[in-house]
Amino acid sequence: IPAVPEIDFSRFGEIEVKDMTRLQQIGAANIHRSWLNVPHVTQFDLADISELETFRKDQKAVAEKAGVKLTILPFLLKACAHLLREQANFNVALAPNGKQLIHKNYVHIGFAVDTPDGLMVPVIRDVDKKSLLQLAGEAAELAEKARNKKLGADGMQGACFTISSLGHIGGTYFTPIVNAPEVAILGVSKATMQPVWDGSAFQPKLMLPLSLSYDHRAINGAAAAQFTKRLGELLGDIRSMLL
Ligand code: CAO
Repeated sequence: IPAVPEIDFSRFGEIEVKDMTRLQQIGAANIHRSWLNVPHVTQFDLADISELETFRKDQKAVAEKAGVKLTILPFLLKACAHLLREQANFNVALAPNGKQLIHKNYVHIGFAVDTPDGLMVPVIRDVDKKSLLQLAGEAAELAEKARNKKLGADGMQGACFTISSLGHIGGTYFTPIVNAPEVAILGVSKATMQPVWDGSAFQPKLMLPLSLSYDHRAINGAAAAQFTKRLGELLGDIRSMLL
């Protein structure tokens, strides 16, 4: 690809050159590789999490008793794990020969953690087999390890899918970059109260913006739209995951 021209910025004003951390350098190479290799499409959707939020708040004391903080992330992990089983065409990797899909019969999910040294993606194994409280505890522990540089390479390998949540900061939607060789990544933005038409009146609902980027070689648009629609249904009524 054509190189970006090298420019002497000191011609325009005072500058300071600082080394990128090792993590930033590795992260940049990984993201660049994915960006160049993966034909990306991003599907946007909104999930009504009003009832989920009521349940989450109701369980605050239970979670505290178990020594964990029950945030939205464990619900997202659980719903995505459910979908990776239900729509197994998302739980694949493209074989390097470009002629086969490698189907995975396990559900490990990575989640992005911003650290002072750069982005890290710890991986929670067997998400489909764990409870919400277990997932909350494990996510907090892994995020803490990532921030304290205690996360080994092993803790960042083997993911089938990634969740990148910027919901605690804000924003409406974004287009996350697929963490290849995974074939999809879910970006989550800030939930806000919005008027939703119920057929006769507008009701105030807590709506969560979802951005699903996917590798269009492995997944088609209809499957992606189905994925975010089902994700909205599962988050809208988490009891449906028990069916
Ligand atoms: N919409 C609205 N509010 C949200 C939200 C969303 N999508 N996601 C989180 N919030 C709120 C939470 O409810 C919480 O508010 P309260 O303190 O009032 O309950 C606050 O934002 C902070 O959330 P959190 O960061 O604790 O929750 P999380 O589920 O996003 O993350 C965990 C959990 C364990 C991963 C956390 O410790 C952490 O490290 N978060 C940062 C993750 C990060 O670095 N993201 C950037 C990724 S860069 O691609």
